[in-house]
Amino acid sequence: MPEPFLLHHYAGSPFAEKTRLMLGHKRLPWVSVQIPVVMPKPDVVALTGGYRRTPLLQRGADVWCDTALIARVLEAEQPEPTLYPASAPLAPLLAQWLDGSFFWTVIGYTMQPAALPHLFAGVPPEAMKAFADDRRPFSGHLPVPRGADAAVQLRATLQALEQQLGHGSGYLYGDAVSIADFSLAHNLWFVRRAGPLAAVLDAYPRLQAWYERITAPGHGAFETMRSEDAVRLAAQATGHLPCAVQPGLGFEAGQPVTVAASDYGTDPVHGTLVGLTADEAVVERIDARAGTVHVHVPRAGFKLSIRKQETA
Ligand SMILES: N[C@@H](CCC(=O)N[C@@H](CS)C(=O)NCC(=O)O)C(=O)O
Repeated sequence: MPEPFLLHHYAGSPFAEKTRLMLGHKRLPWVSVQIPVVMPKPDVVALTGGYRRTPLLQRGADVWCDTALIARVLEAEQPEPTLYPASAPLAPLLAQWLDGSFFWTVIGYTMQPAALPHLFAGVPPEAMKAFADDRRPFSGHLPVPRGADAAVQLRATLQALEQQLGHGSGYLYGDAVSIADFSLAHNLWFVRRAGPLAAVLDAYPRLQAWYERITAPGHGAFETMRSEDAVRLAAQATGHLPCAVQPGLGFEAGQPVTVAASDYGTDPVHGTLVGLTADEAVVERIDARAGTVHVHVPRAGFKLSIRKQETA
């Protein structure tokens, strides 16, 4: 039996909720590692070398960034029930849109004064300020719709999804669950936490019934671990998942590279290229605490570049 995956996350993160639901759907046991909501995140950065977005998946000294890639890793570990039914080839593309453009509409809609006491229940004012200060350089440059723009754009998408559910037998692509369902679920999960603003969902009964269905399996069985212990686990690992740089993709094994998300939270990860396919890049880096770590990022939405070596 392979070791269970470690999920580095915090309770209020929508993308962590997407992953928790996928783990529950696939009935994979997992280990919950709580990480901070804002920087500094020394244990996260020890593992990734810079990437600080939430969540991360870890097994030994392999670390996966971004839920689009994490979903593929969970699928490889436990193929049934699949997240990628052959009948829904466009599901990953819809998922990408729901995780990107739609997510930011949801953020624009929910981050309003009426919702904040609900989204941040029990959070003291100084922590609220720290959150705002942290997220400004992280994602403040994104064109997030606000106020009436956000509300009208949110409703237009909810209406289209409501109609889509009227054509199938329960899920976005008919009777088979797909990755698109999970990319929608975490967005609605966040809207549902927005106090009075959650009432926007009342007009969409099929979506509400769908939400109950997709979240019914819950998060599955998990244990907990402290993040410093997860770093120690990486340092003690004796190897990595095999990987290789496929030819014809513009890079060679052993090149010094930098990878970074291209949209927001673009903190770079420097290291040596050890794996590359059309779907993922794997960068090897040596960390004083975590040892030799393989950081996996998806190709979509990430920039991979050769790092110029400094000359003496
Ligand atoms: N495309 C990324 C998006 C991840 C993301 O934006 N996560 C948010 C939390 S839901 C985040 O990183 N916020 C800042 C932080 O946690 O430091 C994914 O699918 O994992």
